[in-house]
Amino acid sequence: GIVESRLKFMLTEILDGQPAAAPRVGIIMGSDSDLPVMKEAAKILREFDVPAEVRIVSAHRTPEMMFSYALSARERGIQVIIAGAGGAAHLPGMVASMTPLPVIGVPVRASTLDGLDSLLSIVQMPRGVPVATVAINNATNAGLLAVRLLGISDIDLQARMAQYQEDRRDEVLVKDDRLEK
Ligand code: RP5
Repeated sequence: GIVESRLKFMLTEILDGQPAAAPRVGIIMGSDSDLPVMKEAAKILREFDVPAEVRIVSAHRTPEMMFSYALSARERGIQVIIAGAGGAAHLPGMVASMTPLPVIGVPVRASTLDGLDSLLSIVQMPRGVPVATVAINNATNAGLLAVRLLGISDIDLQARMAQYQEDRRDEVLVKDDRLEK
């Protein structure tokens, strides 16, 4: 239907129509309405040539799917999970409770409460079940954090992260240079 073709279009834009063969990162979100925010994580991973999969998994609307996703992620070769959700954002925490993989939570600004609801839902985890929470709507940082985590055992990737940081630094230097002083 309409939702399917819209999703296909957006994912084609991100992934060039190429589903990742062996995804190392799982990007999941509670709704397709999170996709405009969450696709930034996919873009970063693509920039670093890290294979990723993008899925809609809802803690409240498809709880069984959330269970099977979280319980099977490790054996499927996923190494890091990025989970985004808005409002009563239970997805990242629930997934973290069912997998030993690192879970990065992205609070999506989806309600009248400006995303503070999502942020608190994701960051206020009980002791023993960590979720690395990034800023509201900052899926870019979630992608970058995933690259850094994978970089611990992938020196190639770590070197590319160092280069990325250097490039960002150079951008600032150029902007500073261009300012009329
Ligand atoms: C959450 O509720 C989703 O992650 C989304 O951010 C929010 C609203 O979802 P929709 O009603 O737009 O599908 O489950």
